[in-house]
Amino acid sequence: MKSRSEQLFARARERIPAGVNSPVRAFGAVGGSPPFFERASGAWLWDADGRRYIDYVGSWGPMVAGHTHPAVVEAVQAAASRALSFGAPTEAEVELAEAICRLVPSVEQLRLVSSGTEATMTAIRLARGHTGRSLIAKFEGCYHGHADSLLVKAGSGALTFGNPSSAGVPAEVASLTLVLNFNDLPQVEKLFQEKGKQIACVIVEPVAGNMNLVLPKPGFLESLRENCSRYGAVLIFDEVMTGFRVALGGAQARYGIRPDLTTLGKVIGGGLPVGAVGGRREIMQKIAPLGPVYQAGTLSGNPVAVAAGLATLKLVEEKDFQARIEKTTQSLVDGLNSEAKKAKIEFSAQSIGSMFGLYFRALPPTTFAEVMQCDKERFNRFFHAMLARGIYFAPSAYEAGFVSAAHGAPEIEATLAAARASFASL
Ligand code: KE4
Repeated sequence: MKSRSEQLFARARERIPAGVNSPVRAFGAVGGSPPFFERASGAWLWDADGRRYIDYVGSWGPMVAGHTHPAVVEAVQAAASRALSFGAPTEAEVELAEAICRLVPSVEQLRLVSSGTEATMTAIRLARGHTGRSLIAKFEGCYHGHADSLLVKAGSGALTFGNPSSAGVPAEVASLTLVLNFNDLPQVEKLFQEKGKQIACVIVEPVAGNMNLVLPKPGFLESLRENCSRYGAVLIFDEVMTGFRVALGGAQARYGIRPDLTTLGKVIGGGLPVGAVGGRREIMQKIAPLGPVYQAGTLSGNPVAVAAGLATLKLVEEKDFQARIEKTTQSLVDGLNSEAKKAKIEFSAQSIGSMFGLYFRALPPTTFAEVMQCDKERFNRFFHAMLARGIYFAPSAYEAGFVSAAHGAPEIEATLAAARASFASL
């Protein structure tokens, strides 16, 4: 007898390609049929068959305060009862802009949009408009949403002019994107020596979370900052995932680097669609209608979404919020490392803020190539063994995990008990 989730998945595939509205949700990377969820509260999810799970995906980052936090639900209900959308300015958008600028000082002005993709697409266009240059640089394994110029993978050769990583992206577009190796300081230096004056921007996840979790090596982010300053290129920190997670002020606060532009998303919408691109006033003044770089959006700054974001930021700002969630995440990672060691499984886990990475590799990877050395098959078996025990990790060996403020000792202990049994089954 098929489960209700399996029945729903079959029905979904009739009218939605692969039955999902975002590829990773289809479980293609891990195999099997995805649970269809119906309800969430705190650290927990319930699927269409009434099974409950401890959630370590958190909607891929937004649910940092835990699911259906009363303060967030209340703010959304109050906003929705006044209006769902105006397509005109509201005070709430100003409050959210002021809150973000206060928490992320490098952001002097910002524009709200409806997704991380819109934020990074706009940041790239701003950088090109501001500098008058066309080349951009990104890093293999970093994901910045699905704008054409960012769906590019490393080509051949040293200074890899990009090749499309998706059908539908013209080679001409991809060729304007240089793809480098994350944490490869000599390659960054060489790129700038050879092409520095032609580069509009470098966009980077300051802590990479889309090739699993990979931390910046000492000096890497500093090298990007120095070279962008020296050659007049715009340094874009894509903090859609790291913002308010790696630290209250994002990775830029943790590592003490001031980017020229920052992109945000996820947490600033609290689960509703909000993104933002912001940074140096001089650059932000170039955006329409003030300046020549066009950008627009019907639902940008939507009052209901902004209400969820504002309520979430208020929670994130609370005293000890970051310290508590960081401690919980560390206890998860320490426990998993300890259980794997006892089971004599080649495994490592690490965390930063409330993000974590799990690797079937002796040590956490520091480069994309090392990520590719992880035992993906073993991860997939572990993923399903944990899912069967009610623990919902990201359905891919190449995604980071997320802890919320609603996760506590009971959830961590239950997770580690499930891990003990799952490691034994590998
Ligand atoms: P969205 O367009 O999905 O809101 O944001 C794109 C984006 C931009 N920058 C970073 C650093 C991101 O992590 C993302 C989106 N993250 C993925 C998780 N790997 C979203 C999940 C999905 O694609 O379904």
